[in-house]
Amino acid sequence: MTTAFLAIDVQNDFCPGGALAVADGDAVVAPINTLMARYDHVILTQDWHPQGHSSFASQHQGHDPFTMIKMPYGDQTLWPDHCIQGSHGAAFHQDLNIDRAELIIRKGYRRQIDSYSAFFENDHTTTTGLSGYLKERGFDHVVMAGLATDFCVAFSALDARKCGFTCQVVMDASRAIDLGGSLASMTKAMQDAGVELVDMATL
Ligand code: VGL
Ligand code: ZN
Repeated sequence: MTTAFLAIDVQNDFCPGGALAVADGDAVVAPINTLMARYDHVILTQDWHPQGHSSFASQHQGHDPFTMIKMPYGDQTLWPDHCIQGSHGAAFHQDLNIDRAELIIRKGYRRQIDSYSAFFENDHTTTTGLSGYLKERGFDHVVMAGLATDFCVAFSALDARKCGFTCQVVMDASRAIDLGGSLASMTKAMQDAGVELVDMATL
């Protein structure tokens, strides 16, 4: 098994004090540093939106953050403005040890479409190139953790399975947003797709 470890969106805006803070989000930094040291190959993802991104509630008059709208590519949750390209909020948490990262996948950079997954944008079709990159390098297994469990981590894990990789998600090195039961529903979706849910102690 040739394994790549993916640290998903460990960025200031998803940590306490950030624009889209995930409860206890910074608690993932220490375990993810431990995991990154354990694996030979480390990849990071970075949510990376232009100003005025279409996933921002501020772009949709009369619509509040954390509600849903229909986009041409399907349902889209609206978010507070977050992870603006080049901003402090978009930067990795300062204690995340990114030195050994071999690749940083940025996503959500196209104004008209969001991208939770490291593999495909939210139309589930437009590729980020990550699947081809991993296959060309001979990886067949991915381990991932980060923010948020029920959005970018889960979407990445489901797409990893679709692309033919075996996949483990380290649940206690991840934290969830949990909107309207999304943690439970995405946990079940991952299990149904054959994603192995593990903890630091059982990995
Ligand atoms: C994320 C909502 C919006 C995530 C990114 O990293 O899970 N969630 N953009
Ligand atoms: Zn985003």
